[in-house]
Amino acid sequence: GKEKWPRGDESVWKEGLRSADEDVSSITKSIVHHVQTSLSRQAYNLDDLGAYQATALSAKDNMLLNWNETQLAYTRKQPKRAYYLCIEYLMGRTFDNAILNLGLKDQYREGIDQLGFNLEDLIDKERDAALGNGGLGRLAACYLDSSSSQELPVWGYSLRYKYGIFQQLIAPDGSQLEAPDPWLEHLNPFEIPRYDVQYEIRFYGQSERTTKGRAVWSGGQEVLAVAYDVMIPGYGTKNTNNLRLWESKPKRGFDLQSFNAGDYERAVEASNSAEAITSVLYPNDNTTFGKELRLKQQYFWTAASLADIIRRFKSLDKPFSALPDYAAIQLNDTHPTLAIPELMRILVDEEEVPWDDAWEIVTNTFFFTNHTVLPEALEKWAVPLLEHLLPRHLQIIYDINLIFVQSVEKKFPGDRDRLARMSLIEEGYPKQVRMAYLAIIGSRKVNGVAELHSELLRTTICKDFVEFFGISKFGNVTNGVTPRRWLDQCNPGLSALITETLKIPKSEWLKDLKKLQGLLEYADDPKFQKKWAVVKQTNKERLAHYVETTLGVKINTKAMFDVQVKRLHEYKRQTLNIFGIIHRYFTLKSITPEERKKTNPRVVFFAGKAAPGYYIAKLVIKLIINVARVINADPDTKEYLQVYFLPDYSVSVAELLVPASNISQHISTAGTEASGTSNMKFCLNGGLLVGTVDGANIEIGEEIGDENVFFFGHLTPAVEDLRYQHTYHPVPIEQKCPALAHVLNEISAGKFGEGQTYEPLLNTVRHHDHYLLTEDFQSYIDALKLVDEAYLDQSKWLKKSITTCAKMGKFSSDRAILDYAEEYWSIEPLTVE
Ligand code: GPW
Repeated sequence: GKEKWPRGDESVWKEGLRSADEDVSSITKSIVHHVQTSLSRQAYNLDDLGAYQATALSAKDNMLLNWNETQLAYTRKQPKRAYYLCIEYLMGRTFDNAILNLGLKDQYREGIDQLGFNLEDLIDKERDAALGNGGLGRLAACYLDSSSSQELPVWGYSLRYKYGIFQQLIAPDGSQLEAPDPWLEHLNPFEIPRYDVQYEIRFYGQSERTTKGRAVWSGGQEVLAVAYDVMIPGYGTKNTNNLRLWESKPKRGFDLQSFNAGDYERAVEASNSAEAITSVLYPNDNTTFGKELRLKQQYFWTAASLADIIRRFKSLDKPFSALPDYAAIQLNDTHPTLAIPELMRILVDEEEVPWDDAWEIVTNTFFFTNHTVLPEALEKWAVPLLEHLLPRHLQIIYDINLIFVQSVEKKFPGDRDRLARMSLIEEGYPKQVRMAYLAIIGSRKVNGVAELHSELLRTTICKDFVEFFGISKFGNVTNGVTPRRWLDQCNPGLSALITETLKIPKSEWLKDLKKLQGLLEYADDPKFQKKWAVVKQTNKERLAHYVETTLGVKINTKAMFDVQVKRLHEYKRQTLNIFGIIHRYFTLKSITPEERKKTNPRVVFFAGKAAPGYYIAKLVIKLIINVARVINADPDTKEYLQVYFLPDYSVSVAELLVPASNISQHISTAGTEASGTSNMKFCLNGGLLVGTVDGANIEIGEEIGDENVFFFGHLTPAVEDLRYQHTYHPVPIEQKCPALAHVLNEISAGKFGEGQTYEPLLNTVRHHDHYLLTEDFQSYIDALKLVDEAYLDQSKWLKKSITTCAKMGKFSSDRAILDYAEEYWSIEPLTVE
């Protein structure tokens, strides 16, 4: 018969059940309890870090109760779920966001106050969880917040890197130095180890084909994947989804035989190599690296996640053909693409599903989002490496390819070029597997992350596949950002002003961001404009205070704040910005002190990390810092122009910068930035946008009106022609763009330190100029002139700022996640009671 649940006396269980701490006194009780027990400390020796940890543990308890309810509801109601596989999750801090989403921030503030601490100080004690490089990882974090807030059954899967993105230090000469980020060296209150959830993951070995397309894969090395869960609280709901992170562990500690024989090194070698898999996040953004350890990470993560998903599915006791009715698996960029051959392996080799049926299941379960068209970011793995590390998967990829190529041949008989173009295998030495193509043919649908980007996909990378599968397989979901973190949490002043003005509860507009439109009727109201300006000023002062304490400099907060913060990358063109600053500096120097007084003072902030191996990007940092040194010290100009590079950019630093900008710059060469998401954050906080006609900038312009955006530069269709001309009919830079030529020459001449240093960077512009600085420089300068003019009329400026914020509703990640849920995954909200 069936076992009785719960075991023992039900009333004893019921008595033990705990409910959430919602009033101040139960919150303080819980904090004190954690100080005493979890931390084993006392009131008289408690510092801010200890107080933070105890408080975070109490918040975690509250989240856990909701997490438990949510998972129970999923188990009972068996909804179709979506699984979001992303190799990066750039979560930032959790505590502040958690108490806001739980609706307990005021209670926590009061409780902490009663205990003699200050909430803001404790919030500042938390280290960022920086398991990501930039936009890709932060998007994943925003989507989890939205999936819980919109009550959608979504789980994230990723790796529990022991070291997150490196810490950036700047040497005295302006070089970037990298230090590890040992973020787990203190207690992490927000993770739950699940030692009972473990899977064995195989690498290397041999694969022997048997019958019916099956094979037996054996030998090699086996590594354990151990689950750690991170709770994702929804805003104003009990729904609390899960982010499951895998840690690698040796399967059998160490080799006791070698140990006893005195060979200690050999004994720990295997153990070290297993632990190495999840030791560190690769610090590359928008480029591939091609290293075996990275491929190991990708397989380890996808295999563990699939094992988990399949185990859960099997507990439902349904035939495998029903898998697509219970699970949608989202592949974020190509990093998890090995999930496709892995699911084929599980179905065909282990579950004995016939190949064609298995392929039908696979292609109805996976969905693929591409996040870039940059050729250097399109993953290809060498066949010999795959053969060595994952022999069975290579066989499966070859089998998939054979069948696919045959079907292309059938549809386009005799078109040999087409077959070569579309094959999963790129010929060459060595041969390589094109991961994007595998993701396309193995998925139900494919999408890009902004309208322009999705259109570029359809007409370039996916062109042949559109012709083969039909256009309806290729869609678009424009990215979004969570207004909880990127407005309510980072800009409490603006959030309060919006709530007071709209006269609806905060929870209403935060979950239906189009409601911001209600601000439009006040855009011209001088009283409202005044309040709006005060909020911005307060945020600028908060940022200035941070800069003062980190860099030891005083900042003129009356000046316009101009911000460009993102990864250092040639396509993002921080160079255009710094060259423009030098041009502005020369102009300021050339005019009289009286004329200078009429100019618009500006403080420019840069921040961002360069991949440790990206030489040109590191030179750009060095240039920015040395230009800043010269300009900031020049008595003629320092009142009118200041430049700062804030080291070690992070989510938490972004939360200070985003609310404080008057303008922000998103100035990639047209057609290179797939979407961008910080552009959305700045605009949502009333900062105006200076940008190229690229990525989501275009849709921001459509929403808020082009008259409220400072667009400049060539359009995407021109870019290819211009590059062609640069290659075959180059025109000297002096002729093409004298203003820029002058800037480069002055750098060479040593105006900003040893000119020789920058020569390799300057030459990328002088020769070939792949990112078209010489084509866009003049219109960039002109756009900034318009910015200056517009800023003179503060009332008009404030109207633009208010209008910008009011019309940003489309860019909530709630809209984006609901789009995925409805148009792609076919999942529905499930309210946890
Ligand atoms: F190359 N993005 C990123 F497509 O941050 F994988 N890292 C990456 O490695 C890649 C893309 C990848 C970014 C895009 O550059 C940005 O335009 C986009 O807004 C973001 O992904 C989220 O879609």
